Amino acid sequence: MAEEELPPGGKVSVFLGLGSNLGDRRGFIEKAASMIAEVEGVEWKGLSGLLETDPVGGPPQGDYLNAAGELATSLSCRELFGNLQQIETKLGRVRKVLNGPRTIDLDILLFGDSVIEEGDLLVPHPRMCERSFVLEPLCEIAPGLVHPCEGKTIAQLLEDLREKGAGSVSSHDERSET
Ligand code: PH2
Ligand code: MG
Ligand code: MG
Repeated sequence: MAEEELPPGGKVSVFLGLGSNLGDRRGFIEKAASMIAEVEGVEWKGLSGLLETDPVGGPPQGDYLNAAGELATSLSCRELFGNLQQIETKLGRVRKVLNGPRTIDLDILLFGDSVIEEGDLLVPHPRMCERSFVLEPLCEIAPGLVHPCEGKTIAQLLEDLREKGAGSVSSHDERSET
């Protein structure tokens, strides 16, 4: 997003997906939220409820707790991404297996209306519309938010997904994830 497009106050509204399926799952999600709130240039708005979900893709692993979070930031998307990756590392995230178990996963779902494709940084999150573990908690905090590429609200996207009877990606999906 170009600087002149920033909303009043100079901050962009951002939505995150949070997930954990190792150790103290609730503790990791709550700790991550408080660490994100401490980042300079971030104004933390709040967390959805925590949702217990079956693992989608990857090797056999334990159930997840998932949540969505909202913040406003004066950081660039790349800067925010770097901060989130540092927090993942501090909370013991080890990247060994694609879609494998993790103490914490912090994904940028939406960064204002920005559409970003810069190597490992893909926003909106490319799989968010096919994942009920993302859309369910996001719909709780932002049902009327419009997806910048789909042109539909989160509530509509969740409805579409429920109608498809899906909400999961194939376990053979080998696309990379951060
Ligand atoms: N994250 C993944 C892959 N599979 N399944 C659930 N239930 N929750 C997740 O957060 C999740 C997943 C890749 O990031
Ligand atoms: Mg993820
Ligand atoms: Mg990730």
